[in-house]
Amino acid sequence: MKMSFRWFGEDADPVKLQQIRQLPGVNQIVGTLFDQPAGAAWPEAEIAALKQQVEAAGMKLEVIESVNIHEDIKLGRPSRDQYIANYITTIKRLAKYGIKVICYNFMPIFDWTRTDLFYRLPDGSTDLAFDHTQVQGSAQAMIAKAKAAHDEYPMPGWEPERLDDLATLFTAYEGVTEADLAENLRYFLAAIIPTCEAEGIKMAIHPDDPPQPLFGLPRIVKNRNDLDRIIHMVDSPMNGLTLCVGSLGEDPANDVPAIIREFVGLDRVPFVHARNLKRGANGDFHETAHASSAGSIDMYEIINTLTESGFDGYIRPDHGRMIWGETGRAGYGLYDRALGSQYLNGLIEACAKAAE
Ligand code: DNO
Ligand code: MN
Repeated sequence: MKMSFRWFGEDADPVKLQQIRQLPGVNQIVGTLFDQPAGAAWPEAEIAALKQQVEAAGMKLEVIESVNIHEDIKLGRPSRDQYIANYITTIKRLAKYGIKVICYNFMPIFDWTRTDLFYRLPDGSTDLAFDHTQVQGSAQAMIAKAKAAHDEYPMPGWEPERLDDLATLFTAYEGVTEADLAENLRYFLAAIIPTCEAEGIKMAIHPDDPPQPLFGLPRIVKNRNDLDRIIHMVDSPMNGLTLCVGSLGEDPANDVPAIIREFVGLDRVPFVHARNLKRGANGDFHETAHASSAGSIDMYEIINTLTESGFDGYIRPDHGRMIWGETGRAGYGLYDRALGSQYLNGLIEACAKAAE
């Protein structure tokens, strides 16, 4: 398993590459061009610059999270073909610089959703939380809150400029069913996977987070059956999954170890996000430190299942708490993700040695 660390880029991330470099056993950066709008063909010069920065800091860049999908592709509008052509251009350019995996999502309008970015844990740290009672009505209250909270470091998908255009987007999704959205994903994959095969890039769709419909919008990446449907839309090893333990684990009905066994076994999991959370009732949860003892997920069982299944792809610690007075991008501070990387590396070493 290749331990990696998400980094948003020199301008967008208060965490420095030199800090990540000092984490033992963390050699891979999960990078992005944060400023590129969904639908753009990524400029080659910027890809080259990112690669150069990461390598100059002594690490590797082989995973991109995310190349975001334009809403017209998700909506199946005629203009999608132009955005798909741009996506193909981006895939080719990324391949040229040694990228092996592209993580993306197919969530309408929003990326991951939380109702509280600063939920206070008993130890005085804060973490991300989700309370279903706060998303039952319109999206407007959430949006106002998101605008206030994300001025400095917006969550992906909740950028202030996007939030201004939401009414139009919500209207566009009226009447779009899960079947429609799935068909639009299939159309997208059918168009891009031949290029991925030629270029050696694995696509890795991220589960919906949380894995349930929100604001009446359709969601199609919630559970084992959804994942099964997706990998068969285009039957290629390049059509893979980001196995996000936290996102899938938010729904107690998801048997995450069984999902790992099945889809790693089929060689469709190039990328894993590992984190813990504490579940409440009705799909509510708050995130926690990575350790098994901190939350509802047995992280030993997760890593052991990955080991037994022969997983040899990329893995990263996921959201961390804000601890020791750190400020910055909620969920993506340095300290707790650094602790997470070391805890996960310990589990990986122990499981690997036990399996020898
Ligand atoms: C949240 C992340 C997601 C993920 C995207 C991938 O922290 O896991 O924002 O990057 O959904 O497209
Ligand atoms: Mn994730």
